[in-house]
Amino acid sequence: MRIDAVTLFPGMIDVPLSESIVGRARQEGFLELGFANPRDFTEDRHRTVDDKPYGGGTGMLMMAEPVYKALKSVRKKGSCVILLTPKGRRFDQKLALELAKKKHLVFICGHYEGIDERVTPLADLELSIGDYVLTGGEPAAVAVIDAVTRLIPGVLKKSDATVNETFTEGLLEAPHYTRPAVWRGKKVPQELVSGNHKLIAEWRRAQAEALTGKARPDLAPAKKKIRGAAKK
Ligand code: 6GU
Repeated sequence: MRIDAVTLFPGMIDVPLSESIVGRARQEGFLELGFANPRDFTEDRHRTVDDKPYGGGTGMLMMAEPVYKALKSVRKKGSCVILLTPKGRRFDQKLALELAKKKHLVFICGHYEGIDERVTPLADLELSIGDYVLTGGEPAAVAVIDAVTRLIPGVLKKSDATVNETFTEGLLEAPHYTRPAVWRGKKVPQELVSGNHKLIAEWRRAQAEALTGKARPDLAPAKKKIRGAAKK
């Protein structure tokens, strides 16, 4: 997969995505990450990329033309262009799975107060990562690129590592434990050390359902009718 980011601050994306699993995915060629900086597509001596909003108001806006030219330099036929904005559709795991199937994603990162509205029709999708305001789209791009990259086949060593995880089934994951079996007096749940795979699976399912109901009732799947459950 190839991903390009149109951004005034490529380091905000390049640096965090050079570490750990995504860094390795880039080194191993699972992900090619490129950048186009609108500042490199200006003509004036000061390389101006922002200006005051028409009608007044606080802050500066990114000008349409440098963003347009930067986008044009990376966009190909079949590219999926995503504008990062708090006004966008909320990003989630389902969308991450969809985006992981694409060959080429282009993220447009707004900065300052935003981008001239006339560039928004250039995007196939407007995306937000949650209901809070960031200084720019770059940290959001990092989150989305991370979530998508780990779903590219081969990036995670264990092929099924993404099958049973949080959100894929609409449930939070059961708690995990590693050695030692007793840590500062706290024991690992006995089901997990039982060696009984059926028991472990049942325990995890029950934990996941209880945790989801408690921490994220909005995610909890509608209770399925269980045969015989009608009687009190
Ligand atoms: Cl995509 N951009 C900005 N600036 N703030 C956000 C966001 C995006 N998603 C949540 N907050």
